[in-house]
Amino acid sequence: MKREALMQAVQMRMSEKRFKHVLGVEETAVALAERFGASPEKASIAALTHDYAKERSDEEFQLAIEQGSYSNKSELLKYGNAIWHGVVGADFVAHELQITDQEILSAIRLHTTGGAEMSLLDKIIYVADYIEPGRNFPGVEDARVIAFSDLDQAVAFETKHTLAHLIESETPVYPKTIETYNRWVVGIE
Ligand code: DGI
Ligand code: FE
Ligand code: FE
Ligand code: FE
Repeated sequence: MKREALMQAVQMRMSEKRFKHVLGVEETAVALAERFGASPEKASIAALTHDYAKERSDEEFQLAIEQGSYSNKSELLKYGNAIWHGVVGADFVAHELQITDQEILSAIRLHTTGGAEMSLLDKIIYVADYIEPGRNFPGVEDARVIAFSDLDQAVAFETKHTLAHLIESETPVYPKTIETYNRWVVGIE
């Protein structure tokens, strides 16, 4: 699908506000790709589709998990939209938008939690989602500066702050988020 058609398919699936966020992530992801030598085309496609499934119902996600081939079905079912829209959303993107590029699908899959192993594109989408121009929270300016100087440090910054918020609000932490913390914040290899 060309960029224009992809944009339309994505826009149809979400609020105006979320679509604006998606375009902000695209702009930032392409800039990070140019800065760090990743493919701007892949960054654009991954950014445009990263929240494609975010407005699907819990029932649709639960059905997809039950019928799908996820290794951790029963654990996955204990979480909710925050985790499902990336992990399961990547499969909706693959099937409904005919995206087969595994680098793009991995970046969508990991965009919320990160992972112990992340490709350059995975890191770009994870960080771009956090710092896009529409984001406005204490610390976002610091995150933006760090991102364009050291992407790994930006992954660490984002992970540490996200985990702190999850703990502060007693939100369940998905195991992959802990793995991301151990690898990129603590530095366990
Ligand atoms: O979809 P976005 O709002 O653009 O951003 P996102 O996909 O990065 O994050 C969605 C939400 O997921 C956000 O409120 C933070 C939350 N989140 C991140 N890690 C975890 C998590 N929620 C749970 N329950 N567990 C996690 O490990
Ligand atoms: Fe998201
Ligand atoms: Fe994020
Ligand atoms: Fe997002």
